Amino acid sequence: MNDCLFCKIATGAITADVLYEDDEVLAFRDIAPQAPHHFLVIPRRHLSGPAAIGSDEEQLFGKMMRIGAELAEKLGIGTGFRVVLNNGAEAGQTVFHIHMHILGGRPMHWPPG
Ligand code: DGP
Repeated sequence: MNDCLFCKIATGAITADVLYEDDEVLAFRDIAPQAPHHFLVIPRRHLSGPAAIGSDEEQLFGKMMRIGAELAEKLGIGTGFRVVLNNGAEAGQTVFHIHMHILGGRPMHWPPG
């Protein structure tokens, strides 16, 4: 998608602090971190959000989770991190290219806001 911010990060048109990339998945630090470690895992292919995941994306979504957990381990937060996916503006989604937030490095509280 031409006007999608995360598509532009995926192609390198906009720079980001990239932690991991391969031909399908990219992980980069969030520009407005909400914890000492806060990064996003996205597919390179445009998908608007979690509700757009179909049977064709099940494997890709599992890979995003694996990459996120491996990076968390690498960053030293493997024993305690939070995974967040916002779906829709009402839930707080502001970028409509699916992204998995991984946050860690501080105590987390429940319920989230
Ligand atoms: P959400 O609210 O779930 O749609 O989260 C979008 C996240 O994207 C938010 O935590 C801030 C982050 N973000 C927005 N613009 C940029 C950017 O240009 N670069 C990076 N690295 N992160 C961004």
